[in-house]
Amino acid sequence: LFCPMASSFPNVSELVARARRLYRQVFGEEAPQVAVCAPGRVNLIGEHTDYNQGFVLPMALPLVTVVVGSQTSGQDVSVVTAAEDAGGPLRADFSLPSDGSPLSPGLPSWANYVKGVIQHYRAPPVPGFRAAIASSVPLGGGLSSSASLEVAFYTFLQQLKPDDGDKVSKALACQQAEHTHAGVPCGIMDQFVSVLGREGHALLIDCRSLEATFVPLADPGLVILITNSNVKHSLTGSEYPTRRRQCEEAASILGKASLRDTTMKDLEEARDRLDAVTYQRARHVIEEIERTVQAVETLKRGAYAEFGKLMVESHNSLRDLYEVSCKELDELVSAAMEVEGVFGSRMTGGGFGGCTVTLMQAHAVDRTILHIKERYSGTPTFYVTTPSEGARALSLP
Ligand code: GAF
Repeated sequence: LFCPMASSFPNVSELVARARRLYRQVFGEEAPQVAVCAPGRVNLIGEHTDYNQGFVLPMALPLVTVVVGSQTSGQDVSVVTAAEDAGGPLRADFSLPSDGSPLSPGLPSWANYVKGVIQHYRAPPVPGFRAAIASSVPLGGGLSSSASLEVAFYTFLQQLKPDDGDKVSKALACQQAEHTHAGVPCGIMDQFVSVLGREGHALLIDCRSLEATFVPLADPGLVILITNSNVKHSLTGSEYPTRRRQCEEAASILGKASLRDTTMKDLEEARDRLDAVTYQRARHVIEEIERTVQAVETLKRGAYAEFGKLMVESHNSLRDLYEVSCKELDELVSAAMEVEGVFGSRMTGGGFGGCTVTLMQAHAVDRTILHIKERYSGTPTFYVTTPSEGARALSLP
């Protein structure tokens, strides 16, 4: 859909061209041998449920991270990133340990995603290489720029030295990289959808069995609008592990392995054994898992208004019970919901800033953008998106 009001973003071939230029400029050698890309994601519903072994419903975005590069003969790695958002280009050089000792995280911190992926790659040892990165996923914008970088690098390493090619294990290895090298105890959603995303489909992920069901989502009358609040509150880092701990505590008090195994009836019966905050957190998770299951069912029937209602309920629960929203995200959701033709809107991702996702009739998109711009106290960025393909190798010209 052509929408002059939304931001335009470079397509994959433009990003490959940018990365190739950067590669040549920095390494001054012949063209790179390999090119790959991996997408960012937006989550439609099922928030903060993945690390509770629940359901999530994300889709892969046309916003992607591209890596181009070549294997080298030694043990050295050099990576350069265009990183326009961060005043790039930025370069990192390090050596791969020859004695099998771990590749520890260090500085610059952005290179830890690369190091983490090397550390958890399933066909060690990894050869030395040179690579250049170009990305259209906004950094730190809640659209999984980090997962797309991890998955892109894993895909890059697969071209240099193939592993067994199991996609779920690939997502799990990239999640491990995030845990050990970025220090974020994230769930599996972001890496999973970046690996397994499919054009024209959302992905229902059962985060307990790690089974994925592809849910068709390619209605030309429908638009999925992402609005970046362009704020990032510093709470994100500390609050995410706290939420995860609170959920584990609730499950343990209830005598369950995870909140996935818990019903609202169990929770109500145990109410006097939980403090008020732990109760709220658990209630959000239990109800959000149920909402996600219902949302898939509404989507299959094309009942977008019902889907939209569940999105708003999800947002309100994240705001009031889970307390991971912020005034900017609340403003964006309220503004979107005032426009005729909008089915639903909610914050997406970890929270405390980042983006909202809004489902609407295609004809409402321009007036929705105008209305949000008018009502929002900050400066938003808009992306009109469609469900896109997961990570893949690209052919070079
Ligand atoms: C972040 C995490 F990385 C995901 O695993 C997920 O928990 C999400 O926050 C909240 O749903 O994106």
